[in-house]
Amino acid sequence: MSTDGSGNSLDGDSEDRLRVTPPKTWATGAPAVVHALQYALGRTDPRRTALTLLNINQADGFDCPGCAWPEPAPGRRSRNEYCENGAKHISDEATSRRVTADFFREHSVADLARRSDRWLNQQGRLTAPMVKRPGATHYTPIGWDEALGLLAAELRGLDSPDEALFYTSGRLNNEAAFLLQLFARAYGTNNLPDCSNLCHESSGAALMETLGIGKGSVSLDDIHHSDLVLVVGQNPGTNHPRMLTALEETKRNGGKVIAVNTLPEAGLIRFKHPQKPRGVVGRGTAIADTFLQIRAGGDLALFKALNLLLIEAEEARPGTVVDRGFIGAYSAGYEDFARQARKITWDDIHEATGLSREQIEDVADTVLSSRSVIVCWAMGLTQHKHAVPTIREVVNFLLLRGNIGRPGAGVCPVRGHSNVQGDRSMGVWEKMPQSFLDALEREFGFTPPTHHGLDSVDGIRAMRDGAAKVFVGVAGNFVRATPDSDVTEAAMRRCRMTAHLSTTLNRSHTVCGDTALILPTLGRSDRDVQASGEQFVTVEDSMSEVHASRGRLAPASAQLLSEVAIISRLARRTLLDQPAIPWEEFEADYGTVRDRIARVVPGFADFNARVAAPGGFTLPNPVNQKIFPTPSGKAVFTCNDFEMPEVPAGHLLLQTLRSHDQWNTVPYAMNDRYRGIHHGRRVVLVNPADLDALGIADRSLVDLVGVWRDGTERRAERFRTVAYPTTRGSAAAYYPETNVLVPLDSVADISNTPTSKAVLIRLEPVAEPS
Ligand SMILES: Nc1nc2c(c(=O)[nH]1)N[C@H]1C(S)=C(S)[C@@H](COP(=O)(O)OP(=O)(O)OC[C@H]3O[C@@H](n4cnc5c(=O)[nH]c(N)nc54)[C@H](O)[C@@H]3O)O[C@H]1N2
Ligand SMILES: Nc1nc2c(c(=O)[nH]1)N[C@H]1C(S)=C(S)[C@@H](COP(=O)(O)OP(=O)(O)OC[C@H]3O[C@@H](n4cnc5c(=O)[nH]c(N)nc54)[C@H](O)[C@@H]3O)O[C@H]1N2
Ligand SMILES: [Mo]
Repeated sequence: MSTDGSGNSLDGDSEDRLRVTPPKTWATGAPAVVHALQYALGRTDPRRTALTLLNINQADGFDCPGCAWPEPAPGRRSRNEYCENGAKHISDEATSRRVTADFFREHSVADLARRSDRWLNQQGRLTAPMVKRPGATHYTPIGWDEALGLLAAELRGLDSPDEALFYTSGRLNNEAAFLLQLFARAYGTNNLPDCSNLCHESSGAALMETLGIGKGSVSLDDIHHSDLVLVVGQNPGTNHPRMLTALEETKRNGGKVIAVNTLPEAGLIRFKHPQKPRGVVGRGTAIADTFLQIRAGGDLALFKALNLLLIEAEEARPGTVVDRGFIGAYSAGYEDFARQARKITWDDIHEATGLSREQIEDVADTVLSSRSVIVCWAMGLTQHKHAVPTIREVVNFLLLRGNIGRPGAGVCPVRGHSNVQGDRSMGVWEKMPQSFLDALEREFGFTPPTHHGLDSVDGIRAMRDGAAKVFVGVAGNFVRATPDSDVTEAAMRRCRMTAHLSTTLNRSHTVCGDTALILPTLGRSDRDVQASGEQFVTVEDSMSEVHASRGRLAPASAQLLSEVAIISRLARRTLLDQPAIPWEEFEADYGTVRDRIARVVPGFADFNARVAAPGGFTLPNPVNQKIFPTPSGKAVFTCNDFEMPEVPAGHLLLQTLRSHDQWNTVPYAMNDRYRGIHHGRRVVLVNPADLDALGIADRSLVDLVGVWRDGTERRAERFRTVAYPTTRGSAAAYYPETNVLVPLDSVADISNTPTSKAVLIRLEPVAEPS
């Protein structure tokens, strides 16, 4: 049995001041701007606030380190091209608060480990490299040379390079990501776990198999001009607010939007544009024409049902529904798929989705009257056991009517971190294809290892079992992002060395190997000057647009190094027998890194010249020329067996999700405004009828007890129930507090992504404090 180790005890975060108001029915608008400015001004002074906010997402400014939603073309950008959450996010980086050596003298590692995620983050920017030596209770200052020397010595001393793990989060820019994977492979391992493993890996796996490329195929323009956009398992009002601007345009152009979600999320209902007069004073735009409130994990059945209806409509009116021309010329597997599609029963569909046949037939009718269809999705699809088959079924749905590779149509996995897609393009993946490894070999003259590396879940298992001994985290917060918190923390503590390149303090710094290093780095908004002058970095957004990002702010401390510099210096100290890679040149001039990227990574030819254009360039997506780089050269229809989560009586299926006031593992405040939750995060949202059936009152104190097939139980203590209009049987609570409940072995088939949206729990009442 386990509990959430994040403490929450010393700083008042656990105080039960919870207030609940009815969920909101619209998102953004004027209050969002007020909230953003309040937060920004609380973190830094007005001048720095203005400098920061005016440079976000401008062609000559820096990329918002928030989400990966693309910006409109430079001429069409708003002067304020950011959202409330991006603004909060960037103010967090631009904060005037500093974590100094004195701070670490005052707070032992044990003390820090008792603090909440929010408190740790609020201490401000890290300013100097720190070390926790074996047996020590505190971090103490260390010089860069000694710090990187210690890490290099540890890496050189391992029996095998595969005993090291190099984790990254999608915060990392392209140049640093390319150098990180180059370093890891030249050192001898493909152990490059990343946050994608926890995020859109299921999308990548499904799209790679069916379309031959693991990325989305649509542009902003496609969204604007689509007849129908389905938004499935995604909460754009909170997590991709600028997407609402795009959906508003879809609506204004006469397109329709259908939302499929377990929760009636505010942003899906109505949107008020914060930067347009009609958004500030008007009623805003209704977003979803139809809202399907589906059971958790029911989307595979929903798309199978839609596909069945389309096939039946084709039989009734041959030649009018299914795009025979497209299917014949560009796809394989249609006959098998169509045969299997008929096997599902409406009883099963109803059981899995909770939706009526009429509701689904209505959607099918809308699909039939739409010439172009896009499906957007995020974690509500990817973090389920059957996530990959679900997304493959989405592809079947689009292929059926030729909705791939033409304007206004296609697949749109909406990425999370601002450069998570770019990191993959750069080779941060534990199983890059041989063609990429060959290109590295040609360019740098060493032979990269060919056996696959460890992903995030397998990396934890390796540390737990003593097979991995050095953990290097480049951005991110590994112990809070990953499942089974207690298992993961124990695994990290077994390491000989843990090292983190970070901008701000987080819990991963408090879960130390024998030796632990904090290596503080420049953020996206900081000015980056190297030997050859001022540098910029590049990123790739969710729609494959690559552009420059130039920091403008004075760095938080003179001691900060850029990620490129830290990785280059570490590589020089580690790879003593490989002098051929010019790490010093890379550090001095990032343009020389881009020259190498241009020769190694497909689509990046002439990188330096093309990225100099305002707004950058778009990577080619062969799918849009109806070229499918699968083994058969065709888009592939797949047969996906019906599957749904099993929930025994007395249990609920818990999804772990984001509040409006957090960025992944970092809560900024204790509120979730759109859902009406204020001053508290330890809440579990449950359908009132489920509460009744369980005999548990609204606002009761309960433990969430995770139940796993091997009989083990996991416990997250002291949550308040909140009666909420979620689908029956599906509860919701915030991550990362609930990660303790997600068993390490509970992963999606094929992608190995933790099933963060499907955790079997029961509620155990706890005596109220008297
Ligand atoms: N402000 C802010 N922005 C962010 C982030 C952040 O933390 N804060 N994180 C970034 C990252 S890394 C990512 S990956 C994205 C995440 O973006 P989202 O995927 O939108 O994030 P989640 O909060 O996990 O929300 C999942 C959504 O899926 C729904 N859902 C859950 N289960 C199911 C299901 O079985 N079926 C259906 N149809 N729906 C379901 C939930 O109700 C919820 O609306 O956001 C990015 N942007
Ligand atoms: N239960 C549950 N677990 C989940 C999810 C879920 O929905 N439910 N979602 C998963 C998803 S989609 C994702 S993407 C992961 C997120 O996992 P991560 O990406 O690992 O987590 P973040 O919270 O985004 O990382 C925040 C930290 O990044 C560091 N940082 C910020 N900016 C920079 C920078 O510019 N450079 C460097 N070097 N460091 C920086 C800061 O120190 C900060 O503390 O979590 C996953 N975990
Ligand atoms: Mo993510």
